[in-house]
Amino acid sequence: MKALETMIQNMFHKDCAACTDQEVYEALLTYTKEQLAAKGYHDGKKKIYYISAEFLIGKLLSNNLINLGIYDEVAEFLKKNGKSLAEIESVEPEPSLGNGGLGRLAACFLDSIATLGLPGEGIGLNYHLGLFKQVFEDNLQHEVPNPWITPDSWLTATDVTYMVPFRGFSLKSTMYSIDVAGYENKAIHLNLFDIDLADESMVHDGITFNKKDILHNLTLFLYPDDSDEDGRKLRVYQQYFMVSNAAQLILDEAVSKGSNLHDLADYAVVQINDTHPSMIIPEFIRLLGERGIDFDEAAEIVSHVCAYTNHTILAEALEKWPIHYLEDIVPQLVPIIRKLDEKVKAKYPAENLAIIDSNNLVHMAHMDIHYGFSINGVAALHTEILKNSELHQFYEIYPEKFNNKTNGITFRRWLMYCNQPLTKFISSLIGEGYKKDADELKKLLAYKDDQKVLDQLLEIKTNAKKICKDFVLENTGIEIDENSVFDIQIKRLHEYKRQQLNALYIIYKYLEIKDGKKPERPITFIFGAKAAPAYYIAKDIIHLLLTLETLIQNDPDVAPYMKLVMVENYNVSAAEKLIPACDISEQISLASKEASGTGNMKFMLNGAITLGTMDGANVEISDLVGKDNIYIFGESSDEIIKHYEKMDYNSRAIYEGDADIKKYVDFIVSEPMLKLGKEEHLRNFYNELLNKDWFMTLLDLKDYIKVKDQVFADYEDRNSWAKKMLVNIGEAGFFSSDRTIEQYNKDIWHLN
Ligand code: AZC
Repeated sequence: MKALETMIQNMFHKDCAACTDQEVYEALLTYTKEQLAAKGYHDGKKKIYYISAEFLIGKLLSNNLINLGIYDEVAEFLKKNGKSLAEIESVEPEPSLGNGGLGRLAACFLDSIATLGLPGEGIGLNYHLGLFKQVFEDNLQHEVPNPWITPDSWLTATDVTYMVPFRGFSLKSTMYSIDVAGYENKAIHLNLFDIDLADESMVHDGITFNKKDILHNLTLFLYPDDSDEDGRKLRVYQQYFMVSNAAQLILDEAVSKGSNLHDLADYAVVQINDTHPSMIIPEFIRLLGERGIDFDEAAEIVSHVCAYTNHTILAEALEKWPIHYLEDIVPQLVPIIRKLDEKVKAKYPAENLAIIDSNNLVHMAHMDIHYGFSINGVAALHTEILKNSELHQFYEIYPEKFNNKTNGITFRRWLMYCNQPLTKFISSLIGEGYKKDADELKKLLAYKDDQKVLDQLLEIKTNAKKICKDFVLENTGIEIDENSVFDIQIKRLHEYKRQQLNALYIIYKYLEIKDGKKPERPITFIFGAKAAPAYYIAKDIIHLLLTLETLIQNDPDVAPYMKLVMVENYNVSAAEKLIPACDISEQISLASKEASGTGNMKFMLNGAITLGTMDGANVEISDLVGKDNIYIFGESSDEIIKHYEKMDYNSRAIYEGDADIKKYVDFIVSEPMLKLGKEEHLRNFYNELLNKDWFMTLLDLKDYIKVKDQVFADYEDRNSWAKKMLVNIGEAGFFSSDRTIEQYNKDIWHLN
C-alpha cells in the first residue's frame, strides 16, 4: 500500500489519517483506475459488443478492489489510519443507468466477460440524470433527477467522437468509458456515448423538461416518459444515437484490425439486449452501403453479426414504432427497413411475420429475428414460451435460431462483496475454488447435517439482519427487529410481479392480529420498488403499500407483531444491504410473465428461501433444490396461458364468491385506510382489482396465504430451516453469470 500512501501524499500533502473521507475516496479512485489500466484490457481479433439501453452497474470502488484482489489490503490500510472503507464508499454516488433486471444483467455480464478473459465491451448511453431518484411524500412516489456524474466519477472521456445524422441536423458525440475489472483478470470497457451540449438546467418540477429540445436533452434521462408522442420520439432519438455510434465504432475497430468489412462477422458479434438497440441492423446496412457494399450483401453480413436477447413476453417491451416517427427522425433508415420488409414479405407473406405491419408499425423484434442469427430467452420456461406461443410463428421458420440462456449473477458483487461474513465462512469450509468455479459450492452440501455449520449459518443471517436494520432505520425512520422474520420483495413495481398480492397477505395478517391471532414471531415485510413515472396503477400500488406501512406503524395492537417498510429509492446499493438479510424471498409473479428474474438467484445464494410461483428461473431453482427447500404456490403457466387465450378470467366473480377475499380487498378502501391515504389512489387500485386484475392477483390469493403461513410455521424449526438455507446456497452455483457467459460464448459468440 506504499503506492497508495504516496499517492495520498502527492494529492493532498498530508497523511491518510488526516484526510477527509472525500479525499481518501478521490485518492482511491485514481489509484484503482491506475491499477486497472496497468493490468490492461482484453483484446482479440473477434469481439463481443453488448449493446444495451441500460447498465445498472452500482457503485464500483469495492467491486473493483475485490476484482483486483486488493480489497482486504486496502481495507486494512484504511483501518490502520482510522478510516473505514464502508464509510469512504458512501461518498461514491451510485450511477443510475438502469431500471431493472435487464440493466443489472448487463452489468453482471460485463463482469463475467472480463473475468472469463473474453474480448468484449458494453455500449450504451451516458444519462446525466439517470432513471430518476424516487422520493416519498404523503405516501406517494415523486420523481426527481438523480445526477451521478461528478469530477471524481469513474467516467473517463475518450477522444472517440462521431457525427450522428438526424433529419435536419447532426449531433456530435463523445465517448466516455468506464473500466470493468475482471476477477483476477484484465478489464474491459463500458463505453457510454453522450452529446456535448446536454443541459441539465432545463429540468424543472421534478423531472419535467422540454422533450423537443433534442440538441440539449438527448442524454438527460433513461426511459423518458413516453406517455406522449414527444416522449416516444425522444426514445427513438436516443436509440438511434446509441446504435449509430455503436455501429460506427464497431466498423472502425474491425477495419483497424484488418477487416475488409465483407468479413465483419470474423471481427464482431453484437448482442442486442432487448429491442432498444434494434436499429443497429439497418444502421449497419446503411454504413456498409456508404463503404461500397451492396444492400443484399450488407443484409447478409449483418445477419451473421447480430444476435437478439428477448427479456419479456409483455407486449410493452416488444417495441413497435410508427414508420412516420422514423421518417421524421431517421429518414435514412426508412428505405432500408422497407427493403428488409419486402424481402421478408416475398418469402413469408403472413402478417404476423412482417417487419412493417398493415398499420405501418415497425416491429423491432421481428427485424431482429429475421436479420439476426440467434434469438435467446433468459430462462428455460421463458424460452419454451417464446418457442411455443409468443414467437411460435418465427420458431416454425427458424427453429435453429432459438436457444435458451438462463440468466446468472456475478458472485463477486452478490456474495463476495455484499456478504463478506458468509463468503469467509464458505471459504473456511470448502476452500476458495468456488470463487472461480461456482459449481464447487456443491461441496457445501456435505455439511447438511453438521450442527455447528447450521448454527453458524443462522448466526451469520442474524448478523446481516442487524446491519440491515441500521440501513432500514436510516432510510425509512422505522426500527425493525432483527429477530423477526425478514420477508423481502425488491424489484421493479409492475402489476405482473404482483406486489399487490403481497399487500393483500399483509392485510389478511393485519386483520388476524386485530382479531387476536398473533404470529409466532414478529414479521417484517420489506419492499423496494420504483414505478415508471407514467404507470399510474403501479404508483397506486406504492401508495397502497406506504399507506399500509403508516397504518401498521400507528397501530399499537399490531406494530409489535408486524412491520411493513418500503425502502425509498431502491437501487443496487440498497439491494446489497437487503439481500444478505433476507429470510424469505418473494418471487410471486403471475406464472408465464416473469421471463427469468435474477433477484431470486441473489437471494438464494445468500441463504434466503424462495416463496414463489412456477415462473421464470424459479422453475430451475425448484429443480435444483428440490421441493423441500422452496415454497411454490399458484396456477401453472400452462393454465394461465389458457386463461388468456380463453379470456375467461373474472376477478369480480372470485371476489364475490369468497367472503375472505372480499374482506381483504374491501379493506383497501375501508375507513382506516381512507383516513390515512388518498381516496382517489386507493379507489383506483381497488377498481382495477375488481374490474380488470389483468395479472390475476385474486386467482392465487388463497393459495398464497396458505403456503405463506406454512413458510412462517416452518421457520420456527430453526434447524430444518438452516438446512434449507444450506441447500439453497450449495445449489446456487448454476446461477453464476460466468456459466451464463460461457454458454453465450459457446453457442452464440464463438470467441476464443
Ligand atoms: C427483465 C425481466 O423482467 C426479468 O424477468 C429478467 O430476469 C431480466 O429482464 C433479465 O433478463 N426485463 C427488464 O428488466 N425489462 C425492462 C425493459 O426493464
